[in-house]
Amino acid sequence: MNGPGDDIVRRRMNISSYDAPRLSTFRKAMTKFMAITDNRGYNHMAGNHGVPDWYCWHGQSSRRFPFLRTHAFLPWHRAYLKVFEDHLLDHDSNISLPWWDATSPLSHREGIPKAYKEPTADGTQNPLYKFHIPSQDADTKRNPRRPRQLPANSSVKALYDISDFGEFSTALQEVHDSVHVWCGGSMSTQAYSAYDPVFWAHHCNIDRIWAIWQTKHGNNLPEGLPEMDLEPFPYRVKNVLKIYDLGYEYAAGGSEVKF
Ligand SMILES: [Cu+2]
Repeated sequence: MNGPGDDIVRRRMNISSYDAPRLSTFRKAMTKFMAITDNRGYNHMAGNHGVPDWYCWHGQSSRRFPFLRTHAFLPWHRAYLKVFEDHLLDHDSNISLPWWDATSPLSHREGIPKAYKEPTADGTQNPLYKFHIPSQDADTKRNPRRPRQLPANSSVKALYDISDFGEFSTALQEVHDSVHVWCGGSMSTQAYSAYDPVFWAHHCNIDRIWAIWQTKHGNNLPEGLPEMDLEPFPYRVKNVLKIYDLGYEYAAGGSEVKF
């Protein structure tokens, strides 16, 4: 977790605001990350979610934490993104995870961001277009619906009026689910969604929405939740509540929400 650049706060940006050099730098790092076959590589990280590790609870209940687990959706994915980003940074310490706002006017015109849709880029395979899953010997697949069928921006704006964390988390998860379903293919399954490169941009946006919500409503979490381990990551819920402490922040401007 320690490396050069840890003393700076990394700024995550909207993928649609990336200029050509920034996009090309991000793609190069992703290509290298995807080539790593040990537990520091993309394939291993993607495998934490569904096949083969199944750590993501995605709202399912368990005997030990029937209530709390459903509330770990946001903190678990925040830890997941953070560890993923740390491993990605091994390949270029000047980058950060981009987010995809599926509710933006642009997304309602073009659907999946152009940066993720082009099969080739810079004269080579575009690492954001698909990933070859070694255990399946198959590429990730998408089957997106019409851009206009993505969730409306108003569905996200309404979330900022919810003051209860659990209610907010459940409502945000529903908006999040609808984007997974909209993408179709690998993204629509818990087993394989994290192998699709667009998963990380989608989840980055979900994390951003939570961060914006936190600035308004703080961290009034259900009892017991702050102490919960976010396995397999080296964090408890209480360790991921402040994104600034995790070393990143979200650029403004991609957000259409103003307070
Ligand atoms: Cu998800």
